[in-house]
Amino acid sequence: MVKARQSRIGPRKPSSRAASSWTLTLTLLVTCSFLILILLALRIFSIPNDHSGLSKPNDLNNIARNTHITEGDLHDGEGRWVEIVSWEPRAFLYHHFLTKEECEYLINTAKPNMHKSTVVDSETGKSKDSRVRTSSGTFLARGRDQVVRNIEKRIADFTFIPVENGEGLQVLHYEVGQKYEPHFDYFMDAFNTKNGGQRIATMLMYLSDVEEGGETVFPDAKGNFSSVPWWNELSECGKKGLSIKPKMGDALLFWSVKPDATLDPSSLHGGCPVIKGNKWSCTKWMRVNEYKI
Ligand code: PD2
Ligand code: ZN
Repeated sequence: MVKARQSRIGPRKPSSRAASSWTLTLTLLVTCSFLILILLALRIFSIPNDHSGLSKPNDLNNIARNTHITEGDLHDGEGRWVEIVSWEPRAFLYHHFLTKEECEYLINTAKPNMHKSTVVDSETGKSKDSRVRTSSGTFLARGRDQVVRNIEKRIADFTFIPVENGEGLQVLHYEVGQKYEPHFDYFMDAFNTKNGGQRIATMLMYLSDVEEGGETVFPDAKGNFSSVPWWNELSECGKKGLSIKPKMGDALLFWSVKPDATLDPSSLHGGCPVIKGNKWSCTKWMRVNEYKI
């Protein structure tokens, strides 16, 4: 009987096959990790970092996202909600911050005392008509009555800056053609910073709608400002930067200083000329220290 010839090589043992596929997988893993590390180091590739929908600074797409926010999300009981307008400068829009009655009250209280806005002539020291700001305005002393006190308390609550750090409210009125050229709200001289210190933030409240023009414009804001949903409604001046359209009751908070306490040049802002209608606004400037009226 012929005995079947047994192969000397024979089938491989299962344990050695498993060992070699493990080695292969491990080698692949090490190579991939090494490649990812090199790509990360060279910044060709980055780990997604989308924390609960927060957007990168300068990404103005968040404006479109926030305007479609559903009822109840960021709204408080009175229908107020906050919209992130920009991170450079840091600017936030509080919708329905003032009631219609409060807007009307501020206008009617200011009306009898409106004066043409002036600037001090640096040569004569006398006040002269300003070409920078062609509106008229007046100041309402801090805490002068209950309505003003309520508004000032609300500003303190929403900005986290104490009432005592705020200057008196300034009510401004712009007729057709009137404007406020781009400027900084922070001081650049030692004299003005003495009482209360530097201005750090501004709450700009709109007391009326404006049919055309009158936008608040930030010409040096960083980001693609033509991506705002209201781009087509802006005047020629409004299209020169990141712009907010005045809407009765809305309030725009922007910071003149950065979180590191240095002045923020991107806070340059102006009031575009009114083209159609009338504009009433009200400003509260806030200082570093307590401000004595
Ligand atoms: O009334 C405005 O729109 C305006 C614009 C820019 C007011 C101020 N600045 C201000 O009072 O500083
Ligand atoms: Zn200003």
